[in-house]
Amino acid sequence: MTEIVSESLIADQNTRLSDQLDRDYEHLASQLDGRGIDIGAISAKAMSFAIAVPSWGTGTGGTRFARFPGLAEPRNVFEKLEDCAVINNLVCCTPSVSPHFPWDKVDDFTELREHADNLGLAFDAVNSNTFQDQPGQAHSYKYGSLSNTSQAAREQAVEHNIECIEWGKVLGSNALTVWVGDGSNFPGQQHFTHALERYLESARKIYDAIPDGWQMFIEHKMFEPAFYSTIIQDWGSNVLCAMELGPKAKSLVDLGHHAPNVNIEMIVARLIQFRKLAGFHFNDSKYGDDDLDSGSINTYQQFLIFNELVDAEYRNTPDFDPAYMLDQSHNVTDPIESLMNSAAEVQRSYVKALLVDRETLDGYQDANDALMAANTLKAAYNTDVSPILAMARKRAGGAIDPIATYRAADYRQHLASDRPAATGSSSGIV
Ligand code: RM4
Ligand code: MN
Ligand code: MN
Repeated sequence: MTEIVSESLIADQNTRLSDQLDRDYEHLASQLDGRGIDIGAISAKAMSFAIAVPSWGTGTGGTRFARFPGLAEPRNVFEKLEDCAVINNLVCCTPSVSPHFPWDKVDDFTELREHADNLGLAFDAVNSNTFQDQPGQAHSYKYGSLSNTSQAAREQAVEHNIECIEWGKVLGSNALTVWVGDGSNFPGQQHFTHALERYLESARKIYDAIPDGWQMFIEHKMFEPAFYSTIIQDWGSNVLCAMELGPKAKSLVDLGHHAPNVNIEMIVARLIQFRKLAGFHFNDSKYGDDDLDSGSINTYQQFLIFNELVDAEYRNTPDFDPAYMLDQSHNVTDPIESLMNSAAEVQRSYVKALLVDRETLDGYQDANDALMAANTLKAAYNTDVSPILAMARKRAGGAIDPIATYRAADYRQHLASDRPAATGSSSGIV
């Protein structure tokens, strides 16, 4: 396996922090012991936590106004994978990468898979892109893709999704994520029902091409690029389509894709109940689809989502295996640092949710003791689990402090001449 950030650098950095970590871990162990929680069991679960990194998150993002490129940005999917390997070497909980096509299209997908293998990485869900026109494309997606009024455009979009599945098979992926930019900008522009009928007819053709053992993840989004209506605007339309298509189709929850103040954890509970939860695109937001770093704004919401997920685990819910992925845009930070931080923040929510005393919570719920029920959740949320996260990384061969270790490696500076800076500034979603 190719080593990008050297083991010896990680070990040197860890030596500096090891004694303090041991003391912090012991202290937390005794605290948790007093609450009847075995820190060893929680740490083992922390080590089993995995979240995929989006290939498109490794480049510096931008807004529709501008993009300010960073130093030594990856120029192609091979370099994106190298950056993902750095992330995984340090945080040890991001073993897979989700590619986006045609952004990550290559001539030889076997070679790409080998490159990932050599870096110790696997491929997560493949993403299709029918929200942009590609050079030389026969039919435009200006007025939509799977729901376009033009049959030729719809067929082209279906074909693209089917080729994504084919590429994904070579890469060892087992899911296709379909997010479309279809929608309308004006009341009256689109017939809601006819548009969704067209979408479903196209989605059915994609569904029929989903191989055994694969799943089709449908992603909803309330607005953008369409600003009046979108074809799959919320989890309701999402789950209706997933139910219509069949058991391989499930609803994916991107945290930034809801109306303000929506109770996302409750949506998650509903999707779990009806076995339709595909998984997540984690990010954080203040206003809309901001794609901010996970855990940077609303950490309690993220915890409450994990509370539902851990509860489902605790109840041994059948067929419960949601896919975890980050989907963020890093406009002012080094994407590697943001992705490391975010992966650890999502892992933090998972670990905190494991600390919820579920039997006690059940009792308070039955007794309608609202205050103590809320306090039971808060007791878990207010526990600082940092030593568990750091210990999990250390035990897996990663960094106790990933950001400090990454900075000590001076990765971008070393690559600066191999990866020349992009000139000028451009705008762009990612
Ligand atoms: C969308 C959505 C999709 C992602 C694109 C780049 O807003 O979140 O998951 O593929 O952005
Ligand atoms: Mn997304
Ligand atoms: Mn989004």
